[in-house]
Amino acid sequence: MSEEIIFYTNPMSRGRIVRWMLEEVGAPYRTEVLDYGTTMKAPAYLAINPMGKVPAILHRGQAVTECAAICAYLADAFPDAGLAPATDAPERGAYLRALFFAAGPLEAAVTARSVGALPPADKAGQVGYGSYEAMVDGLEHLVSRHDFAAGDRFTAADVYLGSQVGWGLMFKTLPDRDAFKAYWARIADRPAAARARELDDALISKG
Ligand SMILES: N[C@@H](CCC(=O)N[C@@H](CS)C(=O)NCC(=O)O)C(=O)O
Repeated sequence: MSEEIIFYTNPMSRGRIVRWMLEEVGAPYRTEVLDYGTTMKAPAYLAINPMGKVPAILHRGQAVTECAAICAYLADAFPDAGLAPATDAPERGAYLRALFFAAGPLEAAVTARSVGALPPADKAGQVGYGSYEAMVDGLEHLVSRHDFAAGDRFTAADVYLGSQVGWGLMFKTLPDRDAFKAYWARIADRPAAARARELDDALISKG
């Protein structure tokens, strides 16, 4: 079982979220940059993620895919970073709620809207996010109750939920509500976030 973390990514992908999380955790990791359509779909990587998508990590003999799962995994694997409330802490519910809300309703509604595939209003009861508007209201509730997603302290849920809010504001896939701007302002300039941006932007410039 290798203690080394191998991070499979592309600097222009959701891998940027995991890079931020890795920088928050502070454990050493090795980056493997994969290219869209080629190395991402090659047998060596399909053995790690059969979907041929990034990001993924390999750690202690286990492949972990899905940004939200990777953020939660790293927070648990490196408890000294203090990025996950203990399983019996009162903040644990809000922590899990934010992670799963962002991976489910938020991601699905934003993607559906971006590709012009929002369902008709009469199907809202069958759709996990109800409607895009209902999801946005739900998101505002989650980021307005406290300074951070799980309470008064920054956690891995803020890396994941916060990345989606930040991207949503930048790409205008979310409305620029004051609550979203204030939440993003609270987390965007963390040193780990800035380091992660620098590392990925440098990879993009290298081409
Ligand atoms: N649900 C996945 C989504 C991963 C995903 O869609 N990654 C995109 C890049 S942002 C990708 O690898 N696309 C390449 C492809 O599907 O061929 C997660 O959260 O990690």
